[in-house]
Amino acid sequence: MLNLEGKIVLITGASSGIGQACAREFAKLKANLILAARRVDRLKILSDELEKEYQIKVNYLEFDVRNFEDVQNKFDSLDSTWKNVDILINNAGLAKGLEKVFEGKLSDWDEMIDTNLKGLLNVTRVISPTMVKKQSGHIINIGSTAGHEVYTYGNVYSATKFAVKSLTQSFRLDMLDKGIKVSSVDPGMVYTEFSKVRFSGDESKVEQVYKGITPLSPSDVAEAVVFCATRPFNVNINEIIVTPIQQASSTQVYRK
Ligand code: NDP
Ligand code: 8X3
Repeated sequence: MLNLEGKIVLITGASSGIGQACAREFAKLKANLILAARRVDRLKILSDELEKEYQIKVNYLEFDVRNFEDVQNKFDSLDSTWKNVDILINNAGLAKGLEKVFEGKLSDWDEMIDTNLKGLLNVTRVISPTMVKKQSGHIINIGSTAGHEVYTYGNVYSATKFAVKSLTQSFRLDMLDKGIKVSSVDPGMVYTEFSKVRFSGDESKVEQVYKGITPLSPSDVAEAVVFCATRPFNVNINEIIVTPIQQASSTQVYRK
């Protein structure tokens, strides 16, 4: 098992859900963290908490992954030691709406494509050159079961996660001779703010999503991410698909 003490882990979408849980799990292993998201107030609170609890160094960056210049400028503002990122967790992402294609909202499509696909590319483009230079690093993308199998109304969200799957595979080719690992962790249903965002805060719709099931917790997913990150130097975990016991596929869910 690799020792992550003192390694630098940059996590996008660290203000909530899976990203926040990843921050906690990596903090337990004494890694130093760069937390990124738009809601910087949340990052500051988490950063203070983790520094105190685990005696690690935590930095945070406020950026919108959709804006390449914003990501680049905020990253450039870091001291040189912080730029030496060892592990990048591309987690920021969202679903917006649940409509058939003939009723879909163009602004929802743009937001999902720009965040889940172009955002992941933007961040990787900014962070990966340093990894290439030092010939080591690990990129872990958070995909989804929706990137393996479509479901009714999931059209554009699924398309972005199929794209994440293809980018994970492509990055692995790009990095093959660079000493850089590339993995993806692809969860099924996880209880986070995901559905609240998808349904713009409509709590009755959020309740329906998780009715009769025990979904994954964010830490269930973060533990899989940490498993990828702590394998010995010669081992690359290509892909982990993780679902609740009551979910067999994107469409097959057993509700009690
Ligand atoms: P949350 O809504 O709880 O967290 C999403 C995170 O992404 C937030 O921290 C948010 O931060 C960040 N984010 C969203 N848009 C942007 C943006 N434009 N720029 C920067 N940060 C952004 O959801 P989850 O934790 O569930 O989602 C994390 C990942 O997991 C996503 O990629 C999602 O697709 C994936 N996933 C989720 C599943 C689930 O059932 N929950 C299942 C499978 C995959 P802020 O708003 O502060 O910027
Ligand atoms: C999130 C899981 O089933 O809502 O990626 O698409 S699902």
